[in-house]
Amino acid sequence: MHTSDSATDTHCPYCALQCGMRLRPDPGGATVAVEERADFPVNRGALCGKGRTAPAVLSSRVRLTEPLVRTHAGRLEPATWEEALDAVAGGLARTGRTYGPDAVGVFGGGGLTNEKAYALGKFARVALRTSQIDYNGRFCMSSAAAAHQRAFGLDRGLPFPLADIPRTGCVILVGSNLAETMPPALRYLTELKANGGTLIVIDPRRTRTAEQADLHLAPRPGTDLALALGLLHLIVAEGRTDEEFIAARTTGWQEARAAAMAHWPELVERITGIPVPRLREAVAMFCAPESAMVLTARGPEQQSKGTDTVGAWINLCLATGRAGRPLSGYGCLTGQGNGQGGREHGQKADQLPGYRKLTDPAARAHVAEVWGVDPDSLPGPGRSAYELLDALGTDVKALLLMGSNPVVSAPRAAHVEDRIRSLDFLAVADVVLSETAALADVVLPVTQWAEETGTTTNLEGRVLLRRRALTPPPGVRSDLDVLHGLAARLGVEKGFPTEPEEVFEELRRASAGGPADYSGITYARIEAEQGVFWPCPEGPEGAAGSPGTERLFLDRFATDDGRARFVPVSHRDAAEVPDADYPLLLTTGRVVAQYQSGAQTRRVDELNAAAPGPFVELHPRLAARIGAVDGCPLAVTSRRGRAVAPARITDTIRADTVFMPFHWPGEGRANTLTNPALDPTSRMPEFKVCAVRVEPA
Ligand SMILES: Nc1nc2c(c(=O)[nH]1)N[C@H]1C(S)=C(S)[C@@H](COP(=O)(O)OP(=O)(O)OC[C@H]3O[C@@H](n4cnc5c(=O)[nH]c(N)nc54)[C@H](O)[C@@H]3O)O[C@H]1N2
Ligand SMILES: Nc1nc2c(c(=O)[nH]1)N[C@H]1C(S)=C(S)[C@@H](COP(=O)(O)OP(=O)(O)OC[C@H]3O[C@@H](n4cnc5c(=O)[nH]c(N)nc54)[C@H](O)[C@@H]3O)O[C@H]1N2
Ligand code: SF4
Ligand SMILES: [Mo]
Repeated sequence: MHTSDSATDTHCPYCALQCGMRLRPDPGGATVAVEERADFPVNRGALCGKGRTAPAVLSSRVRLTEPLVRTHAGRLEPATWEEALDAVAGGLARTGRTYGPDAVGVFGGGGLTNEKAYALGKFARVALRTSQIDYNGRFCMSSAAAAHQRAFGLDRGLPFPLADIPRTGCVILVGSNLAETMPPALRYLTELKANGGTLIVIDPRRTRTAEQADLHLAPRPGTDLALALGLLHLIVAEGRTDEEFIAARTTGWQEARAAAMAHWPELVERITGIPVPRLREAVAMFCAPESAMVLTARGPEQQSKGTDTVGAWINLCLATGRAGRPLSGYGCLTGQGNGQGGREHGQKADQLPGYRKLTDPAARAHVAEVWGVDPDSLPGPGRSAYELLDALGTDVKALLLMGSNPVVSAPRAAHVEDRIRSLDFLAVADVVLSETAALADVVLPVTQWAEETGTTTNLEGRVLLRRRALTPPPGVRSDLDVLHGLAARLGVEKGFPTEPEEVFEELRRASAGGPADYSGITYARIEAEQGVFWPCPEGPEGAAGSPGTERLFLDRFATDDGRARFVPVSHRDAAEVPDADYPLLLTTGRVVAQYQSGAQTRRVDELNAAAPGPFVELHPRLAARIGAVDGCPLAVTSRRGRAVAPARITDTIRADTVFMPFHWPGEGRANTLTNPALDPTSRMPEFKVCAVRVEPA
């Protein structure tokens, strides 16, 4: 879809909304200007400040433009690509030879395109033969993914397009601050209300999103599971279940019902801090209309019981017949640009492309055939992201990192930083010198979004094409080039093409027949149709293939018997609860102007002006008790460490809770404090709740 004057239609490099945008080359040709692109249905031209300013990161002033190799003196010095790739291949191969293939780790990212995520997973299994690969999506949507699989037999963020939201009757938004994390999507909630629908927001803070709500419930962090169970208890007690739906389309209701009935409203009030009348109000609002949705984001998911918590919200939908029907259902708002596709094509520890299981012999045989290798040569499942980072320097002695900045974004970050420093060898591919890249032995400067082509899958399961709009500066290469060059040096000459479309064609075949089937999707179709929703199987020889699947589960769920599975869940405490030494709860999250570890957005002047640094949000009553005034430095201490950042006093937060955004390194790094307690199923760390002490520094 090149327009006549050579502007290019593409998508934003950042979050899972994957807003459409048009890039117009500047007269000099060195960079591009962002223009609205009203034809793309998801954002209809609207962009947030991050998307609008994304081209600033393309300029060589802030980015890496030559490979860096650490010298004997310990400094990172410019090197040629040959030297840098030789050094990386040498470092990885030496480690593998000395300690075995599993001593080499790979860490990927949910921001990588489908082609890169696919190639990275293949590189680990085929070129390195290591099982030790995982990615930052483990920190992001893994709990929702696990709960989706358990209940529905399939994991796609939203089972319906965003455009369905304004037409439902009620939306419960749990722990999502989308007014700041996906600003153009706020429109869907505004339209919902304009159409007479209601909005319930559940967040310990009265966020900009919560301000839009008809009902805002502010639970104590880490208590969403009790809250959902309490609502289900009331639904049963008030006779509001949909018995016909339960009988026809689900299994396991009796056990789930019994578990919910043990959560009396008064008990739930005590656990969550939400008065029973408010719980009743929520039930009435949710159950009154014909249709309703529950959408979760990181608030309830980033907990050591995130999978069960999401399961409890799914149970609520199933018990009221609000799933597998038009305009109803449970959905998870994914996070990173390719948060959805990045979790489907093999960079996960337990996964093969097409969302296949690495432990399934048929899946291994299918993918091994596409890859032209012996199925027995494929390693088994590896460790989850935090467990992998925690093993660095012990079992895992060399690491290749692509698309993450764990020194800032991992839980218990000071420990993770120590682990990274203790590696024998670290190679990082990045567009900027992130805090993690700064620790590397070799840094590989790669092309970025506007300079390369590739597909991403947005939060709706819509596969999109990002298109190259600009010639990259000399000196940088694509991630696909990097993997090609490394594989060749490791003795694997074939199978790592550098052309994205060639990789996608292979991905199509590898995913064919899997849960996330992309075989019917082509670059040409994506362009012609404003994206294609998976699953999208290819038709038999000569016949038309699937049109793509915009809405899931309307006829059957993706389980063997086609029924959704209730899972009985019960509330349990967070891994850490307040005590005399650490009497407060810390929760963490985002602000609108910074993205993730900030590696990219902290390099954009306009965004830094809007959000210059970390802060500690606290209630005026708490501030008065500890003697804090607005702007004074506060020391926040947990069992992991101490962080210092200025106080931001506001009555929009619970008085027993403080909030810190996690976008910054250094003294104000929120992740110095966070607890790496893991969810037993999803291995998601508990970013959203730990116990802390707060005092003026
Ligand atoms: N500006 C910006 N936008 C982004 C990103 C970014 O870094 N910056 N990152 C992208 C990515 S990868 C992701 S995953 C998404 C995340 O998108 P969101 O999930 O919307 O973002 P968060 O701020 O992490 O958390 C959302 C809310 O959860 C609340 N919360 C905290 N603890 C609890 C709890 O125990 N229960 C409940 N119910 N709520 C709680 C917080 O107060 C916060 O308002 O955003 C995407 N968009
Ligand atoms: N306390 C706390 N911590 C959190 C969270 C929280 O809510 N609270 N949220 C968690 C969540 S949901 C997430 S998703 C993680 C995210 O945290 P990170 O995994 O650190 O994500 P980013 O900061 O996006 O890091 C991406 C890195 O890859 C680089 N990069 C971007 N595109 C490419 C590319 O195409 N190729 C290569 N090679 N590099 C690229 C960027 O410059 C950047 O350095 O943080 C988690 N950490
Ligand atoms: S909402 Fe997300 S995809 Fe849209 S412009 Fe902002 S960061 Fe980019
Ligand atoms: Mo995320």
